[in-house]
Amino acid sequence: MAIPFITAAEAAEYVKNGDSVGLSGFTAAGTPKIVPPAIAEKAIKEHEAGREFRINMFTGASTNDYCDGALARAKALNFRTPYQSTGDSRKALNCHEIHYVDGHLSELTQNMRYGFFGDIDVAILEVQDVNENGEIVLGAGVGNAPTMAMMAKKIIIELNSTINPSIRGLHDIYIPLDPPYRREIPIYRPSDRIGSEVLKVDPKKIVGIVKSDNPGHVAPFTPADETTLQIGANVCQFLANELKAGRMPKEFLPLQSGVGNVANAVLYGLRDNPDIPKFTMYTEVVQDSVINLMEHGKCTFASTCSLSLSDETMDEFFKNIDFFRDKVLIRPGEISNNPEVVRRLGIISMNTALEADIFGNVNSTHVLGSKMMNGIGGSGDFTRNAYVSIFSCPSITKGGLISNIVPMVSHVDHSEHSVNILITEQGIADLRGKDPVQRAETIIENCAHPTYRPLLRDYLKIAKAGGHTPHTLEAALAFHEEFIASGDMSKTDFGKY
Ligand code: 0RQ
Repeated sequence: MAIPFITAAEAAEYVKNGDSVGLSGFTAAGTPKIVPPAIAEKAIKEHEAGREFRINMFTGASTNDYCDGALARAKALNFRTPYQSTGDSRKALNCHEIHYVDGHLSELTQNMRYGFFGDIDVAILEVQDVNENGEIVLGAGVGNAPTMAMMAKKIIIELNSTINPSIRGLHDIYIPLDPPYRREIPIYRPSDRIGSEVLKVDPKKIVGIVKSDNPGHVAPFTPADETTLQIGANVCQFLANELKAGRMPKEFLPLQSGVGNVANAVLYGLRDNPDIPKFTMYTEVVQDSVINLMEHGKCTFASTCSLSLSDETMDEFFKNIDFFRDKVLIRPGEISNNPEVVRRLGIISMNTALEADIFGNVNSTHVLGSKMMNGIGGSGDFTRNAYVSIFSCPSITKGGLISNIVPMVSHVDHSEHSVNILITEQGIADLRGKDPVQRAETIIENCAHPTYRPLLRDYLKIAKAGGHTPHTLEAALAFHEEFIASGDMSKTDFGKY
């Protein structure tokens, strides 16, 4: 039986109020672009007719404006997990219009299979190719597509003609068994292939194919500034010193890198540093910088969940596919971020903090302890299990009105037990083997901005009356309270405590 071609509006009719819907992709890469806006339009019409219409949306990570943006604006989202990053979804979840569960990316699919999130009614998959046997070639981002397709009662395909057919062969699709039958995931080097190059689904579940010619768009990064370049240089210096000191094997170890400007500055710094040997990556997102590192021969292989490349770099990648073919594998998030594999391979993790406290706890998600920015993403999957975990951020934000080094973080994503190294443009704090007071002294002197160092020293003085991790609770959030009151953390006065 041939699978019918249908329009996006017809596809949206398969999605009902209250349905749980899973989308393929990871970041904008591999994420549907045609059907979700049609669902948003349907929601608007349903609302105009006085009917309830909201869905629960599951993805691999962030999506694009066609999904989180359009559906949030249409008030079509009831529940959302595990990560988002559009302005409209951020606004809606911060006023509780959307029930948002911010979770570790590697965990979502097993939790779905365990039944923690109920049934999946519909999976919407962006694909390069599909045949009547249900064999699918996915796009540039896999995300959680395999488990979603396996669990979904119905599958809608977005067949995107702009995806280069040479992508076939880059995927490594694998779903682990669940406890008590789970075995080790047999990845012993980042380049070990363990699964299939196609996703196999039950063809009877595919209700239709929607043709798409929407190439999507990955936003380019703002160029690195002096601060991000200095952070990048400090990360490189730290890694080079570790190699020299013999605390890392001379062959070096696979790297994981978060996304953003700091991450890019770090990667370019590694390229240009002669003390850093060639390396592989075991990471969740490959951005333009990694492709550049491969062209320079510095990065020899990357295991990832998505190729999140600008249009120009994606074209270049496929023009030179013969060069790149044996250097990339695109895997499900459950594998790209798998804690077991991260621990086994000895990953060096590099992620970004919004703020860190003087004891080494990191907040990556909540502004002033309350407003969700994006989510924890994959940062926890890697950090907790890394050979060495690095967090970086600028020492100050908003022209110095905010110190990103605070007495106590206003929300904890990564605790002192998982954070090994903290780096700002000011310097490097190596927290390994240090007790809480030693960590505080190192962070204040090496990472805090000079404007805030005296204040943080004052805090430590009044807090020293405390126990093993000294705190004066009424003053612990004084920086945040001062910012809310006057808009300037540097006006904090610890004299009153
Ligand atoms: O605000 O947007 O108004 O300018 O936060 O900060 O410095 O531009 O940094 O874009 O790298 O984002 C942690 C959010 C950093 C990101 C976070 C304000 C600042 C600015 C953004 P504006 P920057 P970045 C890979 C792994 C968690 C998930 C993760 C993130 C805005 O890296 O979401 O690592 N990470 N995933 O002004 C108030 C502070 C602030 C602050 C910065 N202390 N208080 N505002 N800002 N520090 C990704 C995936 O998993 C897919």
